[in-house]
Amino acid sequence: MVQINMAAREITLKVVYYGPALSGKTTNLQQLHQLLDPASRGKMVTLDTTDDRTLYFDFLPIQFGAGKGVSVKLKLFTVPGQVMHKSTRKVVLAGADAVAFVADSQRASASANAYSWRDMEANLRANNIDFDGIPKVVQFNKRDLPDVKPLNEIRASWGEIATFPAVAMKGEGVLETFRELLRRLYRHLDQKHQFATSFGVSEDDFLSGVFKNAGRMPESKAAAL
Ligand SMILES: Nc1nc2c(ncn2[C@@H]2O[C@H](COP(=O)(O)OP(=O)(O)OP(=O)(O)O)[C@@H](O)[C@H]2O)c(=O)[nH]1
Ligand SMILES: [Mg+2]
Repeated sequence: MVQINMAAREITLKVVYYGPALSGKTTNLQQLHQLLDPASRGKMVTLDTTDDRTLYFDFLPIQFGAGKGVSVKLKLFTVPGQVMHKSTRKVVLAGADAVAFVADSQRASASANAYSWRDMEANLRANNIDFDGIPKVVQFNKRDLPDVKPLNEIRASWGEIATFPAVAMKGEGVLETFRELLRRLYRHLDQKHQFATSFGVSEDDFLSGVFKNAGRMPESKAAAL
């Protein structure tokens, strides 16, 4: 749950990447680590992985100034998608302020996506988090693979929920997904905690704080060109 330290003007938020096994949750965090300003992102921690399968969780801390002396800390987590890690997913989801659901776009993954969505709903409720109210976005990843569900079909079936296509492996759609999630998170917090009036931090201040220098080519790569 959001932690607000008025004296230190510091806000701490938890964001969880959820979804079925191998959908690309860990890849999203790795790409964010690459794409965000090195000054604002910390070290990515990956716990216990065998063959790409997360066994516990990944963690990426982000910290940025949002103007007016306000410091924002974001704690990004991924859950392990494999069905057997259900209890770990529940623990990781505890206290989440926003969720990014990473679905696998391949038609063959439709039932795994649906299972994981229901699992997320159950785990949010088990943590006393309002499923309908929590800011969320859905990413349809792996658009580069054959036999993916077309975007118009996806949008028709997901209705009001914001969906983003992505090829996370190449970094495509990763920042877009994250930006929309943070925009929703800001609006949600502003409604609940009057961010704009109590801190003087606008949506633009918040977003430009996180995305300052984002997407820049790392100097090592630029130098190699
Ligand atoms: N073709 C393709 N492969 C991808 C894409 N994104 C990720 N992958 C690959 O899919 C595999 C699984 O990605 P992960 O990010 O480890 O998946 P995960 O959701 O963290 O999986 P779990 O930890 O088991 O829940 C890896 O080999 C990735 O390189 C993509 O956009 N396209
Ligand atoms: Mg993983």
